[in-house]
Amino acid sequence: MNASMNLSSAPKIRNDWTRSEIAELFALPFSDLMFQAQSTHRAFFNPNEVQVSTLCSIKTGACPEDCAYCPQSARYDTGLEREKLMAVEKVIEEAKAAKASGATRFCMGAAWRSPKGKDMPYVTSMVQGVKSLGLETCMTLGMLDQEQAQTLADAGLDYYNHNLDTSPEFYGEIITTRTYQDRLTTLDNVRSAGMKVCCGGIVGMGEAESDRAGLLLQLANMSEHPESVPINMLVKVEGTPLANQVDLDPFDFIRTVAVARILMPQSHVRLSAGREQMNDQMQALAFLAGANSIFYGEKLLTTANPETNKDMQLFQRLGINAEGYEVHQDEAEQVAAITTQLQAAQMDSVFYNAAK
Ligand code: SAM
Ligand code: DTB
Ligand code: SF4
Repeated sequence: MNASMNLSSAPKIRNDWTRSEIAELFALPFSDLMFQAQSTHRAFFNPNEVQVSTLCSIKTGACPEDCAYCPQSARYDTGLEREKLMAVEKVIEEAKAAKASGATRFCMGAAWRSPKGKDMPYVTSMVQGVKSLGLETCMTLGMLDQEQAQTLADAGLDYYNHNLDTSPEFYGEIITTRTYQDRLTTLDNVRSAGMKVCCGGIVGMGEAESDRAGLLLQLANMSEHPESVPINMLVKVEGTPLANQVDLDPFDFIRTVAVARILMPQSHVRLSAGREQMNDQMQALAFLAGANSIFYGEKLLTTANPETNKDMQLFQRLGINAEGYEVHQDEAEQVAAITTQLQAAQMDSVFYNAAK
């Protein structure tokens, strides 16, 4: 929170949302929903700041789970090469590079059902090493029991990401190898170990609007809202069961972000996977709907994310600053120069196309 928030009109933090209240929000005319989301956003956050996290896949591919969206499941032939757990030093090198490029949080993901005992010393060393660089740390390693959660918390892990992915009703269409309750139990273990929770889902998997509402109902009625709520747009990967899923109407994606913002006013809502497939205008609408966090860096875990130059340019064009990151004068000048060059190139191509 900061000077620009307005506490006198701040909405209450609630954990007793009803299905029909959420359905009513989804049914609002787009402009009315955006106005409410933006008003809520401004009561708690500086609307011109976006938190920046960088992802690193510390263990890629060959996952035993069957999540229908996931390129890393061993059950689907997606052409992905499996990799062993990365060396701790290599992870720390990547974290240094992420910090240098402006990220304030480093998120380490592993394609595991859950971590094995032999993995824990490595992942705890990663947490300690990354934290010592002055970065916030986040991990997503699959299911955790209480002891594993406590070990990670004791190592200094700030956030644990574990998504509910969709509504309890639609969940069985997407994953059969772990239950919704398994996910809730991991989230409880993370919370009781004292870590911050990063929990959200994926849209565009063929779910109904009531399923997007059902996911948000679960998140918003947790006894404490997740501090971070990633809203992923399905990245359709060849070889997965969802490769040919029809596109979600972009406005329905924006509506989901806006309703998440209204239900969980103090959480960072992350415009997560799928930005590479979105144009600048759609991303700007997502920020206007209350998204205030992104993954930054040219790769998510295994799929593409926008180039960092392109993101810097977008931030510059929208007047957005990276939360908690001070841009030095020479860097600001560099960004401005890149922006001018890219804009000139775009104008050239507009004129070229118009002249053809
Ligand atoms: N294996 C761990 C687990 O699932 O708990 C952690 C890594 S997993 C890749 C983290 C999250 O990435 C998933 O819960 C899902 O929400 C998201 N994800 C995976 N593949 C995706 C895709 N193709 N499109 C959008 N989001 C995706
Ligand atoms: C989350 O909600 N999205 C991130 C992160 N948490 C780990 C992962 C997105 C993965 C997209 C597909 C891929 O790159 O493999
Ligand atoms: Fe495995 Fe996680 Fe992918 Fe599911 S989402 S297949 S658990 S890596």
